[in-house]
Amino acid sequence: MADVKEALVPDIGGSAVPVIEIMVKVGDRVEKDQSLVTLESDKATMEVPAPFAGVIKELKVKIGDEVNEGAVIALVEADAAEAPKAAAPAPAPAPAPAAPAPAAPAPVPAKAASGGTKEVRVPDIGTSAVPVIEILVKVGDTVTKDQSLMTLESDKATMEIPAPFAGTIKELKVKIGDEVSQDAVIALIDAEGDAAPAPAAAPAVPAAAPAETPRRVEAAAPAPAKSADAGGPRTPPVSFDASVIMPGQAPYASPAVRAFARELGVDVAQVKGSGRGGRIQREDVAGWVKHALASGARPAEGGLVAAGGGLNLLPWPKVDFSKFGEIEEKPLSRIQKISGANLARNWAMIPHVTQHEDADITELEAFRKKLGEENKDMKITPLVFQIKAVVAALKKFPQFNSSLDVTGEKLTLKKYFHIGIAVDTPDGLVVPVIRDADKKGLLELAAELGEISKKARDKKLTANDMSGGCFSISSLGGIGGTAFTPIVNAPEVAILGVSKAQMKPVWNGKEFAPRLMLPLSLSYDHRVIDGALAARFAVFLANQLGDIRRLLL
Ligand code: CAO
Repeated sequence: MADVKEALVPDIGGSAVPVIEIMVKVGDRVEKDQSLVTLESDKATMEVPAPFAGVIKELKVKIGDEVNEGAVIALVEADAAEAPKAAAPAPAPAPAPAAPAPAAPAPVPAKAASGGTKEVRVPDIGTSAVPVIEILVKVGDTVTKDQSLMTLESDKATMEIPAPFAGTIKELKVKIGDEVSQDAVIALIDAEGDAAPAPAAAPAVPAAAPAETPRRVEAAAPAPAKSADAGGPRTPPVSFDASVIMPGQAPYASPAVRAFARELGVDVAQVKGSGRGGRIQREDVAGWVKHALASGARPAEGGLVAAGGGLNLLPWPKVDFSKFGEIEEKPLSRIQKISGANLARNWAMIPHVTQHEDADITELEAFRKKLGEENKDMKITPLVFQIKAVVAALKKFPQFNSSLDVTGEKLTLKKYFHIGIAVDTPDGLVVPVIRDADKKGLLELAAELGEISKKARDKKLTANDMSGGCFSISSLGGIGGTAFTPIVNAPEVAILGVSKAQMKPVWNGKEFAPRLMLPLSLSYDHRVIDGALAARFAVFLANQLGDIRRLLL
């Protein structure tokens, strides 16, 4: 009797890692060890193989989902003969019985070779030797802590070995093609300063061991005894929200190749891979650049929308700022990295135009103050009125409540009104969403705004709290400013920026009268919305805010 079993994510080192590729579909027959999905962090790529042969009954993940150890990837109807007694963890990387778990490689303390020179060793990567496919540094290079030194790749996983400490590469102990196993010395580094022994490099996500055992090479030097707590922290995987960073099927390339492509401003989705299974190699990226420079190549049709660029940009300038004065380096927070990647994509891929308009909120402000006095336990800011006005404008101009599909050829119009609110937190910008804002009154919106702002600043927002938005508002009015250019929060097509309301002399036909004027900055995607429509939307918004009785209509 066939038996339906779960294929699970193995131990991948703690953090959630996004699914970047799904290699099977429901109904497919898979062999044992056939790859089901690919997971990728910024330091490693790993395929999760089928734990047994059978037929895929159901896929439990989609591209962009972030998965942790134990997450169910798929339900597989196992062949009667092969089905294990219990649901097996997905990648069964043929470990020897006594082998350590393939995940969570224990850090190996770096040994001082001589003086300040320290060895960099391969961490626990399971039992098999894995080939070096890329060497990212050369002798004499200065490396920072966590900078990738080389890439190892089995037929199921790719991982980068980062420098466990900053210093200068004194010697490389391996070359491309060498197969290395745990504890093999891969480099000698003249460590900066005279710090305590640093932990050995650890890949961000460990390799699933290869299905076939490659030629095993002994460790280059005897390693100190391993222990679970031997040394400092291992490099934590940097997880990111793939659902917003990777809109579609991700091309197959190692993290180092992706970094190389990014450095050259190349969109890997446009590069044809010449490696095994179509994997994109460093040479493929270089070849693409050569060809683009020679031919003045344009991205493939729809490529800009579909894939993220192909912009032939100059490499990012590399400057040694310390030559000019004292400096301090500070890594970006996780939120800054995620929002930065999104903002950069949106800025580069969406043709933005910003329409400016002033709303006379003199009367609105008088009403708001009165409402505030009647509801002293509540903070009622101008923003709740803006949410109401935006909903009214979205109803009147449905084009603004839409999303352009990945081909750039189809618009999806939404019949619901979920409004994203940009919230400034010490860790960076987040955009929680107020759902069904059309069904909520001013007081209810004020209460919800207070809740989500607090949740954002307490770092308690969930992915669900930040998804499903139709249109965003970025209010800097509590701070100041007269106008700015907000960046559209893709896949939305417009965003309203709000600056600080100021008393201004306004001509009323007879004289200048003091009025409280609220500056509005409406940025929109010019592929979807033309200038006249945007001007109408902005005027409508200003009219709604100028006479809030209209919000009742
Ligand atoms: N004009 C004048 N005053 C304004 C105003 C405006 N447009 N908007 C708000 N205010 C006032 C409020 O009434 C409040 O005054 P009181 O303290 O006297 O009550 C004060 O400014 C502070 O308001 P707030 O910022 O705490 O509340 P809010 O509802 O206006 O905004 C929130 C909430 C979460 C959106 C806001 O705190 C925030 O984080 N804004 C930053 C968004 C951001 O960073 N955008 C940039 C994105 S692009 O990089």
